[in-house]
Amino acid sequence: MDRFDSLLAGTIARRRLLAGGALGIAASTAALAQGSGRFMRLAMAGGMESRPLASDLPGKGEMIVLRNRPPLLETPMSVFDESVFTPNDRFFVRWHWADIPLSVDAEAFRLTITGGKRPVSLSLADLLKLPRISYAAVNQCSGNSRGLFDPRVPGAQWGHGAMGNARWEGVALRALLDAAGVGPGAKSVGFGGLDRPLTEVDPFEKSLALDHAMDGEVMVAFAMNGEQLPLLNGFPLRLIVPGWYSTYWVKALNHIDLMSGPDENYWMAKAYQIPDAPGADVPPGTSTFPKTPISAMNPRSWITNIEEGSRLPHRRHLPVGGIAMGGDRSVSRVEVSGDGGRTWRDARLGPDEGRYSFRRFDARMPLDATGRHVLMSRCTSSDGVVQPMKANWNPGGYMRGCVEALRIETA
Ligand SMILES: Nc1nc2c(c(=O)[nH]1)N[C@H]1C(S)=C(S)[C@@H](COP(=O)(O)O)O[C@H]1N2
Ligand SMILES: [Mo]
Repeated sequence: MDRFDSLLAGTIARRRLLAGGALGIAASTAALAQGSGRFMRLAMAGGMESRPLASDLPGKGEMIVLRNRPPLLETPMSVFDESVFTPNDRFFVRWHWADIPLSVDAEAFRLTITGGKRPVSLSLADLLKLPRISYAAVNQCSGNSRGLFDPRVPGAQWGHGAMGNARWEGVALRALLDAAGVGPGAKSVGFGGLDRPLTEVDPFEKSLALDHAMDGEVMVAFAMNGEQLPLLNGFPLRLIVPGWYSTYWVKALNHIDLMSGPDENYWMAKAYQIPDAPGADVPPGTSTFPKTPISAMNPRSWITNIEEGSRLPHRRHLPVGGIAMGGDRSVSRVEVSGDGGRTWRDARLGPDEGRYSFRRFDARMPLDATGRHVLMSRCTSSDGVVQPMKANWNPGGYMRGCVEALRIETA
């Protein structure tokens, strides 16, 4: 068996496994209602001091629970210190509507493409026969770090863990659209999945401009870090839009539609709109401003080897390390500061896993005196964009990208 066959065998095996998976969600929801008992400190101004943890959701290890129906699960920061690739069982989870697929019949599943010169319907076995592409890319929620917005904004109060990096493997969307035949009137491409709202509202659907959809990089992925996708991360297929926020990365993708007009769907026309201003930044409290759909990510970085609020034995050179991302460009530089951003020094960059991936950085931070220190990291992307010191603000809590402060005390 080559890798190709074993993946398909894996998807079929998964069909059986998922019968138990569905029960797993019901069971763990009950457990949470009773209180699973484990908590983790994750303090945010004006918010809770700690968050409940769960480790009994199907395909998932220990995750921070923001909500359980549908699941909103955040990755603890310590996971990002272990590798630039986020393990599938620790990868964050976000769904909008509560009727999510609890099992998928891998043999009966079809991906359909409509609106082209001919209708296309592909089984997973068909898809696995097509030429493949693969690359590493960060999947980050548009509202990652929303819980840190000041003044606070409504929406999931994520810390920094609504993100993850994986090596994705699948078929270029362009190849699938070519198979369907793109007509001269096609303007954009819409994407829908197996999840459904419980009421009469728009299902979660997104679209991309035709040129973007045809760039050869946008991918219909069936594998993540060399394995099939976890159910909660979109088994059996999901869209990968590298460099763009994950709101476009439609999970449990089963329908693609070539469209000739503008997309009026709520999720494109109304939701995920950001201020059409540099850094998606408007004065706090502002609600009327020119809007544009969210798109490419910005550079970010996080120190991951030290926890916020730590008390550490004093060392003249404190090892500081973490991860950086360039947004839709690669990481060209990471600097670190031990004095709240007054002075900076270059960190050493780890291996380059591609422009859309996390990149590791490490430095030895000289600390002269014992006491309180504010540690920071600052990423510069290959197009010269530097993380700003000042946090942005918008009512959706989108696109946080500022330098983050980590307060510690040494004695
Ligand atoms: N089908 C479907 N795909 C979806 C969503 C959804 O609600 N339904 N949410 C999107 C959003 S907003 C995010 S942040 C990512 C989360 O991906 P993950 O759960 O694999 O981490 O999925 C995206 N794809
Ligand atoms: Mo999201």
